[in-house]
Amino acid sequence: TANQRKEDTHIWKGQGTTQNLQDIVLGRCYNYVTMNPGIGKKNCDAIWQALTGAVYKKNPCNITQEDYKPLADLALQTIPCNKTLLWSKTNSLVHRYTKASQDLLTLEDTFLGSMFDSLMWCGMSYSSEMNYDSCPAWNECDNNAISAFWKMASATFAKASCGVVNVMLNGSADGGVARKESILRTVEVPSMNVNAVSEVRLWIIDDLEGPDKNSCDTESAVELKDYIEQHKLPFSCIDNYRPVQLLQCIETPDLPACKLCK
Ligand code: AVW
Repeated sequence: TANQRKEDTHIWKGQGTTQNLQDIVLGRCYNYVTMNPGIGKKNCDAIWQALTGAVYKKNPCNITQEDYKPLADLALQTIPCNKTLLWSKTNSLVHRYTKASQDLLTLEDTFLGSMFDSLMWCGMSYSSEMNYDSCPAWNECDNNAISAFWKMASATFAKASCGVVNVMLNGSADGGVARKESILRTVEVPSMNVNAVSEVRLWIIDDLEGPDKNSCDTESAVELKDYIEQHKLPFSCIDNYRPVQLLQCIETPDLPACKLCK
């Protein structure tokens, strides 16, 4: 009907579905299982079907975390203890760090996260296809196709984490180390298993040339400490964790912070 067409051609504020989404997701899926045989048998076609099942024939502002449950189940992965690295406001640095050190795992390095990292997708109310013209922006509506997926994936990752859980935060960011509505605060901290997580360890990393706005003893980090402890999780904090600082120094080795004897 004309009404249906009107709803389906609604121009959302965000970018449309990434071109060649199916090929990208299938390629990333086969690549991950090939490079990480320890993950066991995964059905990449079923994973694609589960993604379409979550969003086809639905208003992209009406998607819940439960809609993605079949997808999460197909992508199940054991996270070894002490390997989890969460983050807020350090998107670029934290992923450079896990690529360089190979020691820790962000959500975007896991099977589920790596398949969908940096991609856009959404369906339409009356049609079994993706909308390549536009999708809801992150904040356009509460239950959109993209934010619901990342909340589900983040909750699954936090629930599966054990031992020491590390968190890379930005010491030079305005507005504190984590937004009130951040996934770290609203999804990941509440999802952690208090019987399995031995410690939540914050790393607060300044840009090499500053400014030093946040550190372990400033207001936003202390507030986050209280929040973590309210969830019965042991807490610790490190300012300018040296291995991360050395990575930052690759580009500017002559800065004072990069010298061996400071
Ligand atoms: P973030 P989070 N508009 O750096 O703790 C557009 O604050 O939330 O860290 N995009 C947004 C918006 C917004 N208002 N808010 C968030 N985003 C997207 C999973 C955007 O792509 C991992 F495991 C931004 O780069 C981390 O521990 C990203 O969310 C945790 O979630 C991060 O926002 C990081 O999420």
